[in-house]
Amino acid sequence: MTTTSTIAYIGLGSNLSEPIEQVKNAIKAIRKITQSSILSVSSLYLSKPMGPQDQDNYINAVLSLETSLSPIELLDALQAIENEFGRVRKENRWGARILDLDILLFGNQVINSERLVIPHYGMTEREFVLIPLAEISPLLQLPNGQNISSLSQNISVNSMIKLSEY
Ligand code: ROI
Repeated sequence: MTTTSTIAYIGLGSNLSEPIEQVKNAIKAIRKITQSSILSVSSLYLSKPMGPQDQDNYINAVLSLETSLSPIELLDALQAIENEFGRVRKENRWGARILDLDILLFGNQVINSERLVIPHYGMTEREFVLIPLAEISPLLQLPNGQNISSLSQNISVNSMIKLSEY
């Protein structure tokens, strides 16, 4: 039997109900995802909300995961964790959230389906994605060849505070 494994990058975000604990517990839950193992976890960062400002600051982090799941199977596993943590999917799109788990990259795959858009849209402009990605994987490239380090150096960082090595 051959199993091909892929390295996926996952973004984590929370700004409700003790967000540091939410993110740490989410990492524990991700460790239990079948056919997958975490390779590295970034520091936790405090960031100002992108979008409406009348919400609390976020805790953000990213991690890399080696997995033999398909992208949709990984999405199902992550959404099950979001639901377990009390995420209400109807929450307004740009509003506060208990836990957000996004597949940022899945190997070099480009996916545009109803449920999944990979690379995650907007990731190249989001400091709370690029800075932690560059921390754990400075040589990482997007499927189109763009370099994470140069993207992260070129954005204007206005709100990120590194809290702790995980
Ligand atoms: N802003 C920050 N700083 N971090 C997030 O994870 C985040 N997630 C979101 C929106 C509402 C766009 N803003 C965010 O979904």
